[in-house]
Amino acid sequence: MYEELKKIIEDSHKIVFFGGAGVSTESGIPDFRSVDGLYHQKYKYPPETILSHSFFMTKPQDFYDFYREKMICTSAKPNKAHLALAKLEEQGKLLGVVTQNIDGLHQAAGSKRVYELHGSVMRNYCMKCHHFYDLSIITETTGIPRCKCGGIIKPDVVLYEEGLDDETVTGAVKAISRADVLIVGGTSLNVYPAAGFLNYFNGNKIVLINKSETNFDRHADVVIRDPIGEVLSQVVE
Ligand code: CNA
Repeated sequence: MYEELKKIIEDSHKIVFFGGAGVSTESGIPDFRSVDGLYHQKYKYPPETILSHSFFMTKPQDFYDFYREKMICTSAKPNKAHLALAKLEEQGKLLGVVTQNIDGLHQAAGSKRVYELHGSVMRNYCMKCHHFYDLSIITETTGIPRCKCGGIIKPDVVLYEEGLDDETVTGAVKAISRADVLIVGGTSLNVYPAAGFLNYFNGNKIVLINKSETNFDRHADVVIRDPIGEVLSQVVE
């Protein structure tokens, strides 16, 4: 299996990686749907409710309590998966990374062309004057973070009930449709519209690296169930 993947990577200069929360579990950030993921822990409200636009607008204090505790992990470092993907881009073999993650770890690893479908915890903006702030406005404050102008600051992440950013979608779709190899990994492919972008792939080989089964496995030429950091570090020279 690994030899086959190695050969696929060797032969391509137009790889696109499409990933999700499973890419960052080896950095210590829990995903949503694994057994120890956030969806199996108990809170006052289900995570899908807390991470929705209407919840943010009506209960910002409860939103920020959860968000600061569960969605921000300042100590997380890029793992072997992030580093291997950055290396592939540097070697001129990877067109880009399309990610559902919001943790900024691909960029921290050195990746340049990253399409963050769900935004990033690293960017935050005032809902009133649109001034942008970095992560410290969230981590170094308590309660509801406020702008100098008095407006409420919102993370630049796509909450449930919100649409994706047009420019990011266009870039991601363009990259996927130009690719000849698509590596999908660390995602349950349950979240739409993100998962639907895989349908734009028109190339030769699909590789799926995920610990659990997905609906897309049947479309893949190679399916690997091992931890993605281990896999990618072994196949990227
Ligand atoms: P998910 O639904 O939690 O699925 C994660 C998948 O990854 C599961 O199928 C796991 O089996 C698999 N997995 C976990 N660890 C590994 C590993 N080491 N190697 C291989 N496979 C692994 O997460 P999705 O990304 O599919 O769902 C999309 C949501 C999750 C997006 O909206 C994200 O914003 C959101 N999310 C992001 C982060 C982050 O930024 N790190 C963390 C938690 C949730």
